Amino acid sequence: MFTRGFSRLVIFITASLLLGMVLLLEEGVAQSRLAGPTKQQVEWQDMELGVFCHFGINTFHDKEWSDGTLDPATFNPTELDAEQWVKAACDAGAKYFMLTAKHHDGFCLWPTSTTDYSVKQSPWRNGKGDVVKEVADACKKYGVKLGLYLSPWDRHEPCYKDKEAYDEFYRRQLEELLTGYGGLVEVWFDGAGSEGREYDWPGIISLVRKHQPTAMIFNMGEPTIRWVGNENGVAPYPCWNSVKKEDVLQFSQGRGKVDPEGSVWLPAECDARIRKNWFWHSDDARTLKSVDKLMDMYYRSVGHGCNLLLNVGPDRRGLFPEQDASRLREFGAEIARRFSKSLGSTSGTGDHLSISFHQPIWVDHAVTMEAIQNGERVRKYFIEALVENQWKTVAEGTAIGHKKIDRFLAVRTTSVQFRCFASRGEPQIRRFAVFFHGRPAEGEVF
Ligand code: FUL
Repeated sequence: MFTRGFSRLVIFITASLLLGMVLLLEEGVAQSRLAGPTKQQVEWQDMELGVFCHFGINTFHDKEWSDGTLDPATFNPTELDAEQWVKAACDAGAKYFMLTAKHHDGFCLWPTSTTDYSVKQSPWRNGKGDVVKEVADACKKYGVKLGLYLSPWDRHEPCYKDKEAYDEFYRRQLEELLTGYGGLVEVWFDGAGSEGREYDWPGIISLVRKHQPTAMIFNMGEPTIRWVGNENGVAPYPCWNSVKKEDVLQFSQGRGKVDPEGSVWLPAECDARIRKNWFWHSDDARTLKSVDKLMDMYYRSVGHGCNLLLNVGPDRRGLFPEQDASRLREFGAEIARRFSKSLGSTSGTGDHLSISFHQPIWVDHAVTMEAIQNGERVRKYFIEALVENQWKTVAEGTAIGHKKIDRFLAVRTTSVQFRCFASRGEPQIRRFAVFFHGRPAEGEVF
């Protein structure tokens, strides 16, 4: 009796202990599960490069910000050609095009029913034009995705002072844009001028989800992508994709903290200007960035696993200035020259990948990409090249994420290897490829 009772007790205690251990383990796994992207985030990160386009009433007054009092009659581009804009973006290799449908001045580039302060009141196309539509059509023609910027801060709209009334007004504007121009890849919510102002984010976000469920939401409300924190097209390194849940909204103030163990996947977009200003100005042509400068940005944004959104402002004719359009073409050609044809590439799972060559070859770049749909796993890695039978470390890093570009002094090698020294789970490398560029740009730093 005693023995049977005792053994039952032992079985009971052992079973309870085992169950407890399983539960604890499960909880631990859930708590420490790596964040991962949605399918749309993966697709958005794959685009890598976008062209931003600031155009509006400011263009006609050499202004960056105006206060909503400029006369709509002054908006009169003489040769507006949205296809020229989008074609130039394509030449740079950009996969998406972001237009300022409304900037802080409140002037709308589409014939909205919500206000008179729009293209409808302008002489352009006798008040019958729609810039957003022309851009949407051009994007369709060239296979580029469209994104729209709708400034929450509105310096023209009289009802802005009345929170409820403006919330309703803004939702109507947004709904026109979300329903009238086909699929959108991104909706840009700019925080400038809105410090201390609360908008109806639940209402705004539910409209986006209802009409454009696959669009990325930039930086406010319930963001799915974040601002990198500067307007120079530069991401810090490492620039992890994850953040803690409680930090998600900090990025709208440029104060966000990333955390590779955070539970929310929130990749960064680096916005930057091809000239000094966002809008076209009559006196800033000299500030057009060189290809070397743009390449440097590319290394520090796309090369750090982020998207680069490069702005070009159409001029008063409604065209990208020729120099800017050619600069985009040169930039695209340089990216292609450096990265379109690898000397060797591989992919795989595990701590070690290698590429070997029959003959010694020169190598000075490596591009490594993680299969991010399974999370950002690598924490520390080295790239080594076999030079005269000795392994030589040519690059090392922490984060990889969507993409890491490593450039290093050229080595002549017969084999290059990727070695992961620390990771969360098994590294899954979508691509490890090497290249030879051979000509360091002026001022280029490794
Ligand atoms: C800022 C704005 O104030 C600038 O005018 C520009 O639109 C830039 C992209 O975002 O917050």
